[in-house]
Formats: sequence, structure tokens, C-alpha cells
Amino acid sequence: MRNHRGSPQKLIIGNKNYSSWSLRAWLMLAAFEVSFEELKVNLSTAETAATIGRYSSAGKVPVLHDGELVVWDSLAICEYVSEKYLNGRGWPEDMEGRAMARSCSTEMHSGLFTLREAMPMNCRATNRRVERSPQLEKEIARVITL
Ligand SMILES: N[C@@H](CCC(=O)N[C@@H](CS)C(=O)NCC(=O)O)C(=O)O
Repeated sequence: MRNHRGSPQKLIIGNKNYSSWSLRAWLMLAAFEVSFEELKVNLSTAETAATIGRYSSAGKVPVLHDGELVVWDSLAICEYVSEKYLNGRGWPEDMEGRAMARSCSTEMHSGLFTLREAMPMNCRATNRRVERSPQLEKEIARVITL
């Protein structure tokens, strides 16, 4: 249901291959078939900050515009979509499941900095060689555990 031109929900994102944050919000809307229009911003150009600034004072993508409402930050967008459009179905039905899912999501959201820095998302990358520091190994192991 994506790229519905004129839809009141507009998701402003970067590149889905390089911006895992953008992909996260996009997947939430697309997987649950919530109608939205996708607006792409080129990241890492001289105009990026000014372009994103037109949509959000936070200066980052993803940003969701739903009519007059502006929601920024991927997790806040997912929460909002779950509440407004899915009657909470974005999270597991049972309380323990929700607690577990929220723990995993927020751990990822607020951590894993070494992994992000050393292995930025690029789904198309092949044969990427990265030096694995002990901290990087620890964070990779943590993702596998999650
Ligand atoms: N924690 C934020 C991170 C958002 C973020 O860092 N977005 C990057 C793209 S991956 C961005 O907008 N970069 C543009 C810039 O900093 O100029 C979220 O979950 O939405």
C-alpha cells in the first residue's frame, strides 16, 4: 500500500539500503499495509540538512507526517502506527511477549554503537572486510542472542 500519492500519511526516509532507521519505520507501515506516501531524501549531500529540516526540526529521518501531526524517530513512529492504525497489533498480544519485544527493540535502539560504527547497514555489500575488536565481537554475539 505504499507510495499512495496524496495519502495523509507521508513517511520521509533516507535510502533503504543504507538507513536502517528509515527501513524500520518503512517496514512497519508496509508489513501492516498501512497506506502511506513515501518521500525520499538523499542523505550525505550539501542539501540534506535543509531538506530534512523542512519536515522535522529534529533534523533526522525517518519522519512521519500524519495530517498536521509530525512524529519523528523510528521507534516513536512504530509506536504511533501500532496505536493509531493497528489497535496495538504492532506488539505481541500477551504482556510477557510485549515486555520481551520492547526490551529487544529498545536495547537495539539505544545501544550497539560499536556494531553500528564498524558495520553500517548496506544490504548490497559483499566481501566487506571489517576488523573485529573484542567489543564488536561482543555486540555481534548479543545480536545473535537477541
Ligand atoms: N534514533 C533515530 C536515528 C535517526 C538517524 O540517525 N537518521 C539518520 C539516517 S540513518 C539521518 O537522518 N541522518 C541525516 C543527518 O544526520 O543529516 C531514529 O530511530 O529515527
